[in-house]
Amino acid sequence: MIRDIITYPNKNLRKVSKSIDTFDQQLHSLLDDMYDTMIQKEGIGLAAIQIDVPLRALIINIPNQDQQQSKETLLEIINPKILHSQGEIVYQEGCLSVPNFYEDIKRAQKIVLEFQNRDAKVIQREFEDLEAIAIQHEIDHLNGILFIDKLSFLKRKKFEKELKKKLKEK
Ligand code: Y12
Ligand code: CO
Repeated sequence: MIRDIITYPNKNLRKVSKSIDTFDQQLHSLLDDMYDTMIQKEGIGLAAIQIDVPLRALIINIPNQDQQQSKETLLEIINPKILHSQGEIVYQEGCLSVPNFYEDIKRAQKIVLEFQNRDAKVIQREFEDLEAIAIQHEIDHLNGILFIDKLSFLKRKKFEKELKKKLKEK
């Protein structure tokens, strides 16, 4: 089922999401709905809070070289913990909860992540480049942080001004 995505400045995006301790059909339906919603909205990553569910779940589906997304490479990440970060990488990020805005953000280039899958199995895995960027972006959502919070003072001012103008036009 496709769910609505909440967008900035909705205050619920600032909630700190809660850990998941029940790995049941309800969780599986949530993850399936997140996938349907992300694909329909043409996203490559989504955190549960973006569909207004404050739980520590996120999904990532990076397109292949032909720009195709395949469910075979879908990452479902529950209760993630970054154990180690290394290097730096700058990438122009976007977010389905901050439509029509893209900006360069600096993040760790490589991370070691501990997380659970939909069956509660604990996994430790290393991620790098675009997957690492997307995971860090989505983990920020779990902590109520948006990529626009990482902008310089002047860039943030510009963003807020553009947003005010867009909201007025509506
Ligand atoms: C690198 C950087 C950030 C992420 C986080 C996940 N971000 C997204 O999935 C963003 C998707 C997005 C999709 C949009 O829609 C279309 O392109 C059709 C979009 O467009 C508008 O807002 C109008 C903006 C963002 C992962 C990896
Ligand atoms: Co986002």
